[in-house]
Amino acid sequence: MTFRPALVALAFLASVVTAAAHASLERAEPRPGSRLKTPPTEIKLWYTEKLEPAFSSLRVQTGAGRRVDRADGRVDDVDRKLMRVSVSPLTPGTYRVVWRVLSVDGHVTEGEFTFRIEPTA
Ligand SMILES: [Cu+2]
Repeated sequence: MTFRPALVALAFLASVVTAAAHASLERAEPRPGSRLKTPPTEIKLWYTEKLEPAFSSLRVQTGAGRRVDRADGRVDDVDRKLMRVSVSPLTPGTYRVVWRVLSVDGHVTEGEFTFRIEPTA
């Protein structure tokens, strides 16, 4: 095997390893896209990598953009892969969870999802 293909393989491997180290959303409570009968009091997001608390944010808002979280979004003290935020009492409707995190590998990832509170009959 000549030198060049080995270099290419190495570069490819390095890019795979680096990409895998980004913090991706692993799961959340409530689950993305879920429909709930009981409004949650807290939103929790688990990531694949540990997070830098100072540069990670989480907010929850109505479809119209009004914030309903208590502005206490934070990385958990014990589990640095967990972000949590408490919310004020939620009425029926669709809510957007918007997050932006800095992984300990120095990369920023961001995303959002919605969940819905169903009206009680
Ligand atoms: Cu990364």
